[in-house]
Amino acid sequence: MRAALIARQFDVQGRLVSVEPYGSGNVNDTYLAIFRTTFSEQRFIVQRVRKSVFPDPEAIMQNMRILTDHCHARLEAEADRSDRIWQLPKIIQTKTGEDWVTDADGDLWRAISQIASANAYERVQNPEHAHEVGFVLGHFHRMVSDLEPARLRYALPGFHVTPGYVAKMDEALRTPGGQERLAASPEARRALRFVEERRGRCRALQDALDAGALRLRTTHGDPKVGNVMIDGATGRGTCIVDLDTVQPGLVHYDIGDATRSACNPAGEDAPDLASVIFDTDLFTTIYRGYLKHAKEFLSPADHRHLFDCVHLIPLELGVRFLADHLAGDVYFKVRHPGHNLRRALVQFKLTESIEAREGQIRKVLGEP
Ligand code: GN1
Ligand code: MG
Repeated sequence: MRAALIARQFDVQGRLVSVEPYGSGNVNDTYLAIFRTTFSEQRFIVQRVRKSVFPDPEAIMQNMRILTDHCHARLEAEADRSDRIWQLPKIIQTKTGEDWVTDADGDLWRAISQIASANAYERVQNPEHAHEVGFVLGHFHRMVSDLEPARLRYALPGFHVTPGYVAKMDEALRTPGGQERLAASPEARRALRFVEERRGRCRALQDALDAGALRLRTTHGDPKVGNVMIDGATGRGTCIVDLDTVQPGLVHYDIGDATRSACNPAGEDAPDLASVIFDTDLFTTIYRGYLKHAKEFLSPADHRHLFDCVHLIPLELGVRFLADHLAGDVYFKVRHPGHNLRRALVQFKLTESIEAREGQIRKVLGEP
């Protein structure tokens, strides 16, 4: 198996015991490798970065190197004043001192440390969990608030630029395959109508950025609930993982992504659409957790666009899933036919629920 051959190239002691598929990422191929010595064992994550999604995988690794060096130094400097032991995975180098390996097909593989004794959950478990998601994201943003975004490359051009995803959807609709998939499903047509009614709103964050009201910062890009590790012993957040999408962006992308996942207890794959709601109590808790760190770096202009991101990021993810369904499932991994369409419907249901609770959400955000 290729993953086993690759795993042996990293600088880890002992003999390889196993390499098994791991986690539930929608994009990369992830494995857990176990190496054992006479005395102990080491577990670490081996990943193949999907070329079809990330056009420039080396840019991801360069960003990850800059980010982890920056954060590890800050975490250690603040460790004595901290209420917990914060962690962040580190890059495991190859035996020859490189940050990644390229295989015979030209695919990039990397190894990163596993955060031990901690778990990540695909769905929010309880209000304390939602608080921790906000607290961990706020802490991450504070850690990178002095990491100049211009030092980072755009590993994923156009990531979270909502109008770009709408354009991709339009492009898919102009193909015979896209038209066929649309004609075949009343649900796809309903989903498309949902987007059409909100087309104008898709520009909200981009317009604010273009007008200079918001500024680019170092962002995580994918701080969904499943990427926040919770310490098994204390129940508190210990780190945020999945650093592939770290690049210059708006903190709003991250806030909207964390809230769309942590305030939807039914999850991204909810079996019953009727169970999908945006829970405003969970939102209150996650926002409180986030603010404990964010007071230091959020500007009044940032505040003015918080409702926009809470509303826009689930709508955007729905558009991304719908566009991928219409294009024939070329981006997200699917577990059954129609999976992307189904995922889109969940995000649109969530968006609808956010629209119905707009007043309450704005109140939590402290708006008059
Ligand atoms: C993808 O692969 P994964 O699960 O970490 C996607 C995110 C989406 C997420 C939805 C690079 O993340 O943007 O929010 O699925 N990552 C990329 O679950 O597109
Ligand atoms: Mg991800």
